[in-house]
Amino acid sequence: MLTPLIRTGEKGSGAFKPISWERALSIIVDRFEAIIASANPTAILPYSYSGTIGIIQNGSMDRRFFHRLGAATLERTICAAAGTEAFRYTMGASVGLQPEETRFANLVIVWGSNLVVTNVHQWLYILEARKRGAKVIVIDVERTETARQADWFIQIKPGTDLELALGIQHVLIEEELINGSFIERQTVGFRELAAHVATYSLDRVERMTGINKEDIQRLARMYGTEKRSFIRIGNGQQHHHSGGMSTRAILSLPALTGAWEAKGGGAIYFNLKHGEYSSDILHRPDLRTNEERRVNMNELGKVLLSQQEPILALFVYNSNPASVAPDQRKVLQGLARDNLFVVVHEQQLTDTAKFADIVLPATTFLEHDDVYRSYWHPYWQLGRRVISPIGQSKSNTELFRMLANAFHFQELCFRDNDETLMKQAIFGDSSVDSGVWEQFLSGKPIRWKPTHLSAQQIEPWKIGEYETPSGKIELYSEAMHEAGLPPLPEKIPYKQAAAPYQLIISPSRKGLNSQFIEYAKGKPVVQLSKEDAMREGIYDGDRVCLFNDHGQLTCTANVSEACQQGVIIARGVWWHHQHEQQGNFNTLTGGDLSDFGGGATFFSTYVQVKKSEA
Ligand SMILES: Nc1nc2c(c(=O)[nH]1)N[C@H]1C(S)=C(S)[C@@H](COP(=O)(O)OP(=O)(O)OC[C@H]3O[C@@H](n4cnc5c(=O)[nH]c(N)nc54)[C@H](O)[C@@H]3O)O[C@H]1N2
Ligand SMILES: Nc1nc2c(c(=O)[nH]1)N[C@H]1C(S)=C(S)[C@@H](COP(=O)(O)OP(=O)(O)OC[C@H]3O[C@@H](n4cnc5c(=O)[nH]c(N)nc54)[C@H](O)[C@@H]3O)O[C@H]1N2
Ligand SMILES: [Mo]
Repeated sequence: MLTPLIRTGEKGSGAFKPISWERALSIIVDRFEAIIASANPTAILPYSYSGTIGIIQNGSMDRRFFHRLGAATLERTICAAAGTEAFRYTMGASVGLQPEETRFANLVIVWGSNLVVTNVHQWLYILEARKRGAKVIVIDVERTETARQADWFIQIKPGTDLELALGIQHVLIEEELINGSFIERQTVGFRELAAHVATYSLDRVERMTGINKEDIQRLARMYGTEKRSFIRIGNGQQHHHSGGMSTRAILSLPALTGAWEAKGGGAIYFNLKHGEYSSDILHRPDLRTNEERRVNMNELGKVLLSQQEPILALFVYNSNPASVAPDQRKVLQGLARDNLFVVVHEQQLTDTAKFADIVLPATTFLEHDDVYRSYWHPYWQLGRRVISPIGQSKSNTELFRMLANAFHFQELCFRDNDETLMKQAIFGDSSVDSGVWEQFLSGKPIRWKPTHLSAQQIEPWKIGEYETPSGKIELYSEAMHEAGLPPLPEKIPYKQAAAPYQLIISPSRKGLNSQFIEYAKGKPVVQLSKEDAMREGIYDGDRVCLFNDHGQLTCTANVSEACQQGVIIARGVWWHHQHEQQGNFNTLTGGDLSDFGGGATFFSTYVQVKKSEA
């Protein structure tokens, strides 16, 4: 769609007619002003995530606008919140190895990540390491594309990585395969951790993880005798109830062997520290004058259906919650509410946009400029527009400049153009370094250490000073204790659903979350093991129905060697029409949050399966 649209049919039906930008903006102003007058600006909820992760289009003018308006604040927790919090408690921040260094590792453990699909550039470095003789181990619940290329694939029961990590530590400590000097200099809480892991006997860990104890021992010995070990910590082990604790348990490993000090040794999860920018200058939280109301994006469905302080307007951009969000049935019920005013700024008429009252056309990365950074490497680069905006589409920054103007916001920051915003992203409040800026404009990547960070904040192991309360790696965390959490890595009990199969819905090669996948050939399928198929009377190619308390979904089943018993594998966030129903695999996910950090728990989903009559 290339013009603003106004809804003419039922919510969700996709019936719209074009209107002018002027009219669209004036409708938004009127509705928002009515909400502010009759209720509270915090009844207006912005909802955005990673449609683009270019810095200024991802979050700059939009944040200023909503702070100034006094709208609710969205906690952006759908991706890596629990793991990031685990890093903060343990390492002080989201620090990690520089990706280029990983070529020098002698042992690589890919732990809950399907690199060949999701982070192929990391895989290339791993292949380089392998050429030098490195061994590559993959720990996954599915025999994935990555697992099939490993020297050793270890198939683990979903959500039991914490136990495996503690079992390895049990062996490391018992067999004295640890680095006492590093532990002494750079960690706190070793004694408490040692007593804790002593209770994770190999028998116990074997029972929990489904990995036999000889393998756990062999893995521990390999890890303990090779200092140049690199763990690529994936999001797969994190998108579970125990995602925070699991990430934290894995993080004790390089601390016990001192791998951080060896060339190519350490770990990478989300390398956010070296891409950290001065977000306050871009986001301007100081523009807010009312009390903040925070909403966890993983609870969108619940929040939209709540009668208490009801949300009266939802403004979606850079995201597609009707497809990507957990607890989808509630999200769709919420979006369909008659008295909810929904605006969606989109490139496409997504499943979310179909519920909008007003749809606004958005530019693509080919039509706007941005500073691109990474979750993984430390380089920043200009992505320059290569064509003018098509039709009447507007970039995110332009849209929120227009909205600020329509609301007569007088603050000068609403006049900043994209070049100014990019300078603020790169240089923060320090003066512009013209050499760096010229290099950036030339299109070359810049390796820009943000001025507000010191070298050791990015690689704290180099001098052994971390941003934790103790200044060390916290194997035992007093801060967690104070927050009412177990201070050592252990599972926090929760009520697990009764359905027998665990459904893992990980990303597809054919899409980027919900983007591009609509062009994929084929239909969504699920894979299950031969044993489970036999038990349920399902043959390869049969239509099956998956169901649980949250919803149900019919699709084709493949019997696959990649699956273990008790686990069903689905891939991809497909569009609803590709499933030929309202909803996709997320119709089966629920709204539980992770053990800490408020993270999403997509992969802790339990279902039943039966052959479908349809
Ligand atoms: N092609 C493509 N690439 C992408 C994306 C995409 O949609 N498509 N999405 C991007 C985004 S936003 C992200 S966050 C990253 C995520 O990328 P990754 O870090 O690779 O994480 P996932 O792909 O979510 O999950 C990885 C693996 O974890 C496994 N897994 C599930 N549960 C468990 C468990 O309990 N234990 C263990 N050990 N493994 C488990 C799954 O089988 C899967 O193979 O990928 C990014 N890259
Ligand atoms: N079942 C299951 N669900 C998942 C996941 C999973 O592994 N399994 N992964 C989760 C993870 S890790 C993540 S990060 C989330 C991602 O969730 P989202 O960030 O919502 O996902 P995307 O589909 O990448 O992007 C959403 C929309 O942004 C739009 N868009 C792109 N560029 C722009 C722009 O410049 N401006 C505007 N206004 N819109 C733009 C796209 O057209 C797209 O419809 O999904 C989560 N959902
Ligand atoms: Mo993500």
